[in-house]
Amino acid sequence: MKLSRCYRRDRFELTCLLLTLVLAMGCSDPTSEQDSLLQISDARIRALAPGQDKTAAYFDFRNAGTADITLVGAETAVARAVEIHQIIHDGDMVRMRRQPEVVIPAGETVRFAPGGLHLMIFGVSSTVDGAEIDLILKDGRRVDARFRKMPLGAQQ
Ligand SMILES: [Cu+2]
Repeated sequence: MKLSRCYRRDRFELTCLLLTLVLAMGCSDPTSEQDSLLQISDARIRALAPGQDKTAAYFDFRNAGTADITLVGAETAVARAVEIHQIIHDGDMVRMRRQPEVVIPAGETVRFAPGGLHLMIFGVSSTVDGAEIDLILKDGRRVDARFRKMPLGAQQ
């Protein structure tokens, strides 16, 4: 009698364990698998110039997934606002234009780099320690990345 109760208890525990495993696997969020297909690299924020509270940030955004994604904005605790900008050559003039969104095609990498696409960051409190910036996608997902400090005059 005692033996059989033990046996049943073991079975019960094993069943619970298996059930937990199945639930854990079944509940794994499909978006987290999607998120791992998005890779931010070489993320950097330009050091503030003296007397300035605005700067730019750059990174490579790789979309290793099979669906295009769209970047629509960004946020950081160390600044008031972040916009996506593109440098436009207009005759002899070089201007910056705000981009409402940037598509990162499936399987491709889009580079945000000096002279092209960049994050324009307004009302920056400090860049001493770089910045943590959340990139916001059109589907509501957020990809957060650590941006290291980039020397003021650096070209890349
Ligand atoms: Cu700009």
